[in-house]
This record gives sequence, C-alpha cells and structure tokens, in this order.
Amino acid sequence: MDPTPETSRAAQRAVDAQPYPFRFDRDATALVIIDMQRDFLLPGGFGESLGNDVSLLQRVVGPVRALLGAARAAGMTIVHTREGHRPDLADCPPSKRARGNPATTIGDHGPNGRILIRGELGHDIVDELAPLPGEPILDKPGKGAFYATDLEPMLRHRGITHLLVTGVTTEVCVHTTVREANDRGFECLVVEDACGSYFPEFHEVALRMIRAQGGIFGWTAPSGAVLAALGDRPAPAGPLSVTTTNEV
Ligand code: C5J
Repeated sequence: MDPTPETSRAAQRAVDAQPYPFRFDRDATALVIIDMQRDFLLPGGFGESLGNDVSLLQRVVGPVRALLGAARAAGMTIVHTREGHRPDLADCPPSKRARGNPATTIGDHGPNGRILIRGELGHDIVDELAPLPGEPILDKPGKGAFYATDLEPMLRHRGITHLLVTGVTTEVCVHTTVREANDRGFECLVVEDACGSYFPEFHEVALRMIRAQGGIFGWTAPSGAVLAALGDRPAPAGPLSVTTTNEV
C-alpha cells in the first residue's frame, strides 16, 4: 500500500532528470532565480565591464519566465536573488572591485546607474522577470546566495527542502549557490536551459559537474521536463525506475 497520505500525494512530482528522476513535493520546493539583473544581461553593466558578450544571457529569459509562470500558478515559493553592494561599498571586498583590472568597476557610473549597487536601475531584475509582491528578493554581496544572507532561515521557515535553481551565470553564482545548498542538505535540480553563461562551454561543463558521480551536487533537467512536472498531475505512486550511471 502507498503510505503517502492523499493530501500530500497531490503535491508529489517527479522530473525526468539526470542522473535519475528528481522527486519533489511542490509544497516543499522553491523556485530560485539567481541574479537575472540588468547588470548581467544588458550592455553597460557588470557583465560587460568584464569583457563579456551579454547577449548570450538573453536566451535564458524565456525559459525562466515560463517556469516563473508555472511556479506562480502552482502557488510555490519563489525567491529572486540579486548580486550587489551597499552604495558606500562597505560590503564589497577591495579584491572584487580590482579583479580583472576593468576600465569601469563596481560602484562606477554606467548607463544604468552605478554598477552593481543596490537601488540602481542596473542592479534590479529585468522587466520580463519582475518579482510580484510577496516573492522574496534576496540581496547578496557574494556569488553564493547563502553567504551573508538570510536565505537559509527563509527556506527552513517555509518547510522548503528542494530547490529548482535557475539564473546566471551557471558556473559562477548558480554553481556556488547549489554547492552551498547541497552542504546544507537541500536537494537541488538545476534547470539546464534556464541557466546561462557568457561561456557556453563552461555552462555545459558546469551542468555535467552537478550531475556527475550519481548527482554529486544534484540533478539537471531541461525546462520542458520541469514544466511538465509542475502541472496539476501528481507523480505516480511507488518508486520510479531509477538507473544511475556515471555518464554525464
Ligand atoms: C558573476 C553571477 N558571474 N551572478 N555573477 O559574477 O554569476
């Protein structure tokens, strides 16, 4: 007999993921959207100041938007993060400002205001993914969303155990956050096409690193598979067929 009570059975979902199906309870899962800020996605911001082609990140907006709509429709917890610093830069390590010796750096003036500074236009999330009232916006000074923030108690208070992780960039803030979450016991699925990098090869390898060794940091799946799982139909009762390989 299936031991899961009928009330929670309705929330059970399974994603066709790698390295094996990712099972989660919609009510105990948060959609985490990492740093979809103008400063990373649009010209004139932090990403471009480091010499990157920011247009490469635009393709992430559509899949994240679809997931955001599905998560809202399902009443799930949604957390938006923003990387940035206080206007007085007191929380910005001097090493971070100097890194790469850019012509313009954190705190300098750009077309969207001071680069990577809280309250400036460039620091905010792109219009297409604007948070709704009630969706927490987490300002973080580092790459990881758990470092020097209240993300962990925010998730624990809501009974969140599983994360669907999206955003930019795959190998920097997404990866750091997933590693931090993994060490705290959260189960993470990284949505492949809802993450992006200025370096497509880094994106691919970063995803492989997450799901290698039987899912050393978590799972990966395309947004289509996640969207299919977020709908109204619960996962079938009983174990899913699980074949774990070391293929990445
Ligand atoms: C970077 C981020 N790449 N959000 N930040 O510096 O990944």
